[in-house]
Amino acid sequence: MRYRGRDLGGEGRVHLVMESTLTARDRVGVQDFVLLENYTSEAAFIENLRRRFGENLIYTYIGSVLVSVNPNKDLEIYSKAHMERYRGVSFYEISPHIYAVSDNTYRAMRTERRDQCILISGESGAGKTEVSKKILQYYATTCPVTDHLSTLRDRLLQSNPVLEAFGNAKTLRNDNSSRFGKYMDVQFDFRGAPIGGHILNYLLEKSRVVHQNHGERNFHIFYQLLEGGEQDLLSKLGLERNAQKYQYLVKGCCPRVSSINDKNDWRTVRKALTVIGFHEDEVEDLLNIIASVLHLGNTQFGEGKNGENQITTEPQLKYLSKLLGVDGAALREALTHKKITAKGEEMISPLSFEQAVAARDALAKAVYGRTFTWLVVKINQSLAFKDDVYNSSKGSSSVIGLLDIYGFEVFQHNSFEQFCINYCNEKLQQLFIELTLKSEQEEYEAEGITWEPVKYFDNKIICDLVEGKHKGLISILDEECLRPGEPSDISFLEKLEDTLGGHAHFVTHKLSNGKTRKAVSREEFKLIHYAGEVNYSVNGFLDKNKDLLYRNLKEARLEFDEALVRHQVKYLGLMENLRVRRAGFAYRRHYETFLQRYKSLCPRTWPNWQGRLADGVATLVQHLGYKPEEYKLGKTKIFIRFPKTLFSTEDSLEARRPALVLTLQTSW
Ligand code: AD9
Ligand code: MG
Repeated sequence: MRYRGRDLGGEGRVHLVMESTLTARDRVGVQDFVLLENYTSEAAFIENLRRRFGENLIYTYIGSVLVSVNPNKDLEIYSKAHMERYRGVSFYEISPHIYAVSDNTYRAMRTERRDQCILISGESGAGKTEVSKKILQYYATTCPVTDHLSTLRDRLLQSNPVLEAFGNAKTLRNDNSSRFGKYMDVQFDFRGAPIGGHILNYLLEKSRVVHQNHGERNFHIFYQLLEGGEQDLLSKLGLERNAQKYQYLVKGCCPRVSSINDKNDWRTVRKALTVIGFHEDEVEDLLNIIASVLHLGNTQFGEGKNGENQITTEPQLKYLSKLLGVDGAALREALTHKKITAKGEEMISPLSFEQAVAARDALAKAVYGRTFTWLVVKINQSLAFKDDVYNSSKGSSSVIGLLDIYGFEVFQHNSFEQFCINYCNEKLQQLFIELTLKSEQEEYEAEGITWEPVKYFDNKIICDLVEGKHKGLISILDEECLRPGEPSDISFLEKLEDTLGGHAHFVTHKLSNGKTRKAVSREEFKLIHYAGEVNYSVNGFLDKNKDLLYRNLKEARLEFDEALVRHQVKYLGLMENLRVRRAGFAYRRHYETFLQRYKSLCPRTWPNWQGRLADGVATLVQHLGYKPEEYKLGKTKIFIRFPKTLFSTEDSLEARRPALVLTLQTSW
C-alpha cells in the first residue's frame, strides 16, 4: 500500500489517495476526535486511538488538546525535516504532532507578545519527559540563533541529561522516571531567538538515596559514575567499579537495566556539565559528594569495648572526611552522638545503633538533596538572560513555560513520596479541568449561548480532602508533627480517621459498624484519586513531613493495552472534553476585535461600522456567507464552531491559553 501525493510525515491530509480498498480515514482514523462520527462512544474513541497507534500515528487532537500515545519504540518522526514541515504551518492543516503544538505556541507568543505555557499531563511512564525534550529540541533547531546564542541553546539542551542523571531513576513503571517536578521557562527576544532559561524544581524524592523498592534503582548518576568513571577518578574517590558493593545501590536488587547504558550516559553527562559551564573544580566537588553518599551508605556501626555504639568501618570514615572536607573526629562524633540542651546547658549524648543509622541516612539524603538544589542553581546561572550581551532585547522578551512533573503512580507499597506525587497530579488535573471543561462551559453561559451542560467529574473534592484548612490531610499531618507529647505515624492515622472517616474518597481499615476492612491494613489509609485508588502506608509520614526540603515544594516497553488506555481515557475526562469541544465553538472573538480585523472584507463594514458592534459583526458574517449553525452571537463575543480558512491559527482562542498535551501509557 502506497501513499500518493504530498508526503506529510506518514499520515498526510485526508485528501491523500491510497491504493487500497480502505479509505485513508478508515485506516488511520480521524486526526481530530472532534471529527469522529460517533463522538459519544468510548469504544469508538479507543478504536480511533488503536487504529492510529497501529499505523504509528501516536498523536491525535481533541480540538487544541494533543493526545499522545506512548509508542515505546523509536519512530522516525522527529527529524529536522519533520521540524521544517511544521514551521509556520497552521495547526489544523497538517497531521497532529508535538511540533505543531510547539510551533503554534511559539507563533502565539510572537504575534501576541504574551507569555505562553505548555502543560504536559499523564501517568508515570506515559511520555511526558520525552514530550518536553522534543519541544525543547524543536525550539533549539527552528528558532533563529546567532553565534553567542548558540551557546545558550546548547546549554538549554544539555541541562536535560544532567538533571535526569541526578533526578531520574528506574522505577517499576518507568526506566527513566522523573523523581522531581520541573517547570522550565525558555525566554525569547523580540526576534524570537532563545536568550535565556530558568528551571524551577519541585520535591526531589530524596528517600530513594537510601532505599529503593525491589526492582528499582537509585538515581542514575551513581551507576553512571561507577560504570563510566575513569579508573583514576574512581581510585581518587575510593570507589570500586561494582555497584553491588554499595549498600545504597543494592536494596532494589537491580544494578543493571537493559534499556540503559550507564557507561554511555556517563560520557553524555560529563560532556553536558562542561557545555553548561561547570568548572573542573566544581565537577570535582560534585563527584566528591556523590562518592561520599556511597561511602556513607557503607558506614556501619557496632558495639565498642565499653558497650558504646561506634563506627566499625574506618576506611569509609577516612574517605568521607577527605571527600567532604571535614575533620574526621568531628564527623565520627556527629555520626554517633547528638547534642541536646537541658536546663540551658549543652550536653552530648550517644546515639543508639538505630539512631545512628537513621542519622547517617538523614545526612546522606540531605547532602544529596542540597547537591541537587545547587545543581539547579548552577544550571540557572548558566542559562540566565544576560542583559549586557543581549541588550538589544531589553524589556521585550517573552517566555514559553514547560511543565513536566512526575506522573501519577501506584505501587504495591506506597508511602509519603507517592502521596506527594499523586497530590501534585490531582492539582494538575484541576487545572486541566478548569481550562478545558469548566471555564469553557461557564463562558457559554455568561455569554448567553444556548448550551446543554456536559457533566464531568470534578476532582476538587479530592484536592480539598488533601489541602483543606484545618480538616485537610496535610493540615492534620502538620498539626501532628508539631503536637507536644509523642506523636507517631499511628496517632496521625487515628486523627485522620477521626476527622476524615466517612469522606467518600478516604478509606481506612475501620468500617462504620466496628468491623474491619481487609483491603486496607491497620497502618494504611486509602485515597480514591481521580486516576485510581491508592493505599498509603503511614510509616515514615511524620519524619518525612518534618523535613523542610519536602515542604518546598518492565519490560513493555510495544503493545496497545486496551484496558490501560481505556482507564486513562476515563479518568482524564477525554470523552467529556470531546463532548464540550464537539458541541462548542473552536473560536471566539470580542466583537470589537473581530470587526477591527475583518471589516475590510465587507463593503458595509469598511472603513468603519457606525452602529452597534454586534450588528456590525452580524452584517460582516452574513456577507461572508456563514450559515446560522456555524456561529453564535453572544453578549460581547462572536463564537464560531469550526476552523475556517478565515482564521489562521494565530487567531485561535487556544493560543491564548496554555497548550495542553496529554500523554497515554500503553503498557506496563
Ligand atoms: V514519569 O511520570 O517521569 O515516571 P514520563 O515522564 O511520563 O514518566 P517518559 O517521558 O520518561 O515518561 O517516557 C517513558 C519511556 O517511554 C521513555 O523512556 C521512552 O522509552 C518511551 N517513550 C515515551 N515517549 C516516547 C516517544 N514519543 N517515542 C518513543 C517514547 N518512545
Ligand atoms: Mg518524566
